[in-house]
Amino acid sequence: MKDVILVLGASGQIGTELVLNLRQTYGDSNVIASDIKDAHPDVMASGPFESINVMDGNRIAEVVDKYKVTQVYHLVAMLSATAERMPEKGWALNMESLFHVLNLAKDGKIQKVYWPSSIACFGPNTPKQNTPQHTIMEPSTVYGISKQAGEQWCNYYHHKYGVDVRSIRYPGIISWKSEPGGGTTDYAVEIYYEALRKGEYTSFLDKGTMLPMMYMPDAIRATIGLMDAEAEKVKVRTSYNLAGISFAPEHVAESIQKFIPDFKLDFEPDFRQQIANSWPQIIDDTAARTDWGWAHEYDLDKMTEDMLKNLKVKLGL
Ligand code: AKB
Repeated sequence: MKDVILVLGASGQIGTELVLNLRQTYGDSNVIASDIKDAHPDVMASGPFESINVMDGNRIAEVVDKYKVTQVYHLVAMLSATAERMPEKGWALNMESLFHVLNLAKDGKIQKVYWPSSIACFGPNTPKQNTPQHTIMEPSTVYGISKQAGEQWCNYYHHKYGVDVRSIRYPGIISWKSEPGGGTTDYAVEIYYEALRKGEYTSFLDKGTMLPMMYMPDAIRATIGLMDAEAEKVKVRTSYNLAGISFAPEHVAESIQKFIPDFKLDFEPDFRQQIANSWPQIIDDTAARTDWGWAHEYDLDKMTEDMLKNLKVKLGL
């Protein structure tokens, strides 16, 4: 059967690049982008786009039926910082939309589901160094609670109904093409924009706040790599730990200074500091590496060089 892919959340940070990447492999017309708002011009111009509010399960089903969709990448979520401001809305969006997609798979309307979890599924009692795949979780944010619950539902639907659902616990994702929104790790993107625009940045996370991070090309390769893996290799059906690089704001500043020597970094921590303090610092992703061959490519300096090069062009500098 031909693969037809629906990406929910195609206007978001990951969705934008995932759609463009999937279209190269599966063909433009076989990857349907969707979101509640229009996507990046490159996404809108290169293939089909459908307006979908993921809270409306019937609308998702209608689009699945219209294009004979076989796989859904469900990327819509309210991230950690925003969900702390709107806990009930965050919970409803993150959970109800997941059920819509899992139920389509349970009813045999689609064959494969991708749903992202996050390092936010861990909490203050989780070991912070080399955080194991299986460990204490106890998340302390609404976003984290929704990710942990979502992981358990994915696992349940897999074992109970045979749903082929796959998931990764994303670290903070850094990218230049599309910006993140509402996350605790967003500083690691903003810092590059401000380095080029103003030569300085004030970080909302404090010095020494080490968090797991990853450059977008690695995140996209991991996502598609997991979805392309043979089903029997995908042994974890909650969500896979995934590691790239771990750094604190001052480490990014040092890396930027290799290219912009006068760059200055200040710190003004806000409510997001508490969220960051509850998350791991370095993730152990042995299971992903062993089960389906994951390996990251970008270190901090390689990422910085690529970010600055692409952002300069994007910002017309
Ligand atoms: C956030 O900061 O909320 C996200 C995440 C780590 O899932 N980037």
